Amino acid sequence: MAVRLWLVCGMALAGVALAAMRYAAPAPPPPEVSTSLHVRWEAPEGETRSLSGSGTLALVARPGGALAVMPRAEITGAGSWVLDSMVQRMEGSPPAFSLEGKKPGWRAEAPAQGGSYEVRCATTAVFTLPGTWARRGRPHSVTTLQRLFVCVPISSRELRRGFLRGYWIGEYPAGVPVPSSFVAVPREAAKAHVSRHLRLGEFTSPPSEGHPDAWPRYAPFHYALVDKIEALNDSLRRRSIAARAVHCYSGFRSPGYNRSVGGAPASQHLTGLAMDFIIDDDGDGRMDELTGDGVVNIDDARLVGEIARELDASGRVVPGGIGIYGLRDPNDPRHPTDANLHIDIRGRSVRWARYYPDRARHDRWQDWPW
Ligand SMILES: [Ca+2]
Ligand SMILES: [Ca+2]
Repeated sequence: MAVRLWLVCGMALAGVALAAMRYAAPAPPPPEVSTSLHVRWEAPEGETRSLSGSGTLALVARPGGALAVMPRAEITGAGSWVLDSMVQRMEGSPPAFSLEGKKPGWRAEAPAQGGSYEVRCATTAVFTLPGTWARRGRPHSVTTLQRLFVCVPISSRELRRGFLRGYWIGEYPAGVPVPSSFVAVPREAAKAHVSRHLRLGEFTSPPSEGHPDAWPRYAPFHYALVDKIEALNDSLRRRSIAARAVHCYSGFRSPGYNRSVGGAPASQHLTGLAMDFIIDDDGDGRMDELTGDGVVNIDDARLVGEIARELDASGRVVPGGIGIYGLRDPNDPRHPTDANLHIDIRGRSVRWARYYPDRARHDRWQDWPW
């Protein structure tokens, strides 16, 4: 009897010790949760658009237009952890712009008032470890946050003596139409994706001379230009050019900034219809060598310009200007020449090629055969 009692006590102690050991054993690495948002909304022209991504996203919506947000969460590297529950919360800013949770996503109307509104989506996933009761008692939670900026265009009727909500746009020269609306771009929304490759900040103007670098910036915004640049990206990928994406460096130019960089007085950049870009996969800030001759010059821009021409002719995008530029850079003997491009959506096809023998002298250029 005593032996049996000792045996039971021993087994119980061993069980407790084993459980304690397992409890004390280091937990496996925590699971990872990656979230993404899928957004569908009514754009200013009335068309329905959609965008997906795992980073910060931005969209330009018609005032009062329908908006649907579908957060998604993917569990990677969970190991032996088991998903117990998942909670997704959406919060709008200002609070008046809150999204109602309705399966399979959140639906709302974009605010009627022009401005930029931030929506935060927090996803919390709670995991447990199967096994002992002790393990089950130590859940592990992972919260990820994703941001969405809903931009409702602001009517240019709010422009007062060149200022829009305190931000200096400048006076439009005679004969240049003032854009009908502007989009507010807060600093934290500048890097938000508006499409697969493009970020909202790429469409803003640098500050004019004599005016502070204030945020939010305000810029006209056209999805037709976004679509054209994305279509050009697709065309480049389909061709033998090994380019990941075009690198945009000059979109909207405020009248003041356009003057300071010597832009054409009636430039398409003033109305936000144009974009200057290079192909820069190696990230050195200069046009890449694309033609295989080892030299970066106007011929590399011409190669991309030809693809843009074919795209215009296809009827899939709004046609416009295609400009190719060759630049000689006297300051850098390692890169004696350089190149860049311009595209716009003015509605009719026009093209030009210019060569600048001296980069510093924008008034000295010559037409180039194209
Ligand atoms: Ca480069
Ligand atoms: Ca070349």
